[in-house]
Amino acid sequence: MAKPILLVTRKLPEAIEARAARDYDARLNPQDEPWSTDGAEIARRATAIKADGILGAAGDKLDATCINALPDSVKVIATFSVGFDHVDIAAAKARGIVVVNTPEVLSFATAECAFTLLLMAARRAVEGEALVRSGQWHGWAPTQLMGVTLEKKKLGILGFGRIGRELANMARGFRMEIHYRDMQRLPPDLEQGAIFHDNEDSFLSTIDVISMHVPGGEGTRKWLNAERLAKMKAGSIVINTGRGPSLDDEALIAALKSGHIRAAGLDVYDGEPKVNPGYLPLQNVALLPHLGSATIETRDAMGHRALENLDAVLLQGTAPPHRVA
Ligand code: 8YV
Repeated sequence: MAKPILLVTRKLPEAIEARAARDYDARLNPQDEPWSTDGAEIARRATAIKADGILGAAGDKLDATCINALPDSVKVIATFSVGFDHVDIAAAKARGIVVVNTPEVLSFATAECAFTLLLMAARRAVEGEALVRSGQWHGWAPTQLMGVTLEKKKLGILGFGRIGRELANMARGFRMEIHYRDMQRLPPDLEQGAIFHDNEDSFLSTIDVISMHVPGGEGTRKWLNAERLAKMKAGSIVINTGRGPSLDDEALIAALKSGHIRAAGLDVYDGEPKVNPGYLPLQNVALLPHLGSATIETRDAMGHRALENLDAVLLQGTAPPHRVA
């Protein structure tokens, strides 16, 4: 029997491409850059090869226009990400196209990235790095580039899902006090002593750091805005490894300039790969290029997870384990 045809929009780790090529008639993308994240182009390519499945990634515009233009041969879309705000779920459902994602395997790596940014922000790593590289460092001085310690600080986790809870575990090792806000209070075995706030104002005014772990989409758009930033204590830190649009860049830039927000660490951006130019001259913000899940181990695990899900639909005819639509 002919192997199912799989359109792969991005270059993937070697082991994943090898597995895809072994089990599918895989049309791989050999380039490091996507040939296009444009939905119309994805649909055009899927049509040209009569794809049975698509393996895409966050940033691919799998919107209604794309999904409605896909050929009837497409039965499943897998996204190489846990987030699926770039996929129009309603349009996929309406066409009977299954959508699957890659949860769990990236939780630790993404939390690790958030913690990296938190340490960079608290300990002024961006300024320190720049000073050494500039050749202008004239030696140790008692008051040079003093940051703040994380010990005993209150970490506010917005969205206490798998990634938020991994971050909480790391922060416990730094003797931070964990506070969280979520749709509802979690059971004690998941809370592990973290303090739930059912009141947004109490959450914002209590914490020293906010780390954002909420999904993208209209429900969270510009959630962290000027009004909410103003409710945080002076000298707080903002970390975002969730989705860029959930914070208001102009408001954060103003707060970083005034010092009301001491420092920030960002891995995701509204409209990425574009980055609001207002951040670039600021030394109190650490900027990473969406590296949340970028470890060798995690990217392999994500690839295998995506393929397990595709296999269920296209090879085994069984229910995929991580179906979001
Ligand atoms: C992905 C992410 O690796 O999984 C997600 O939702 O944001 C990332 O860590 C990246 O978006 C590629 O799809």
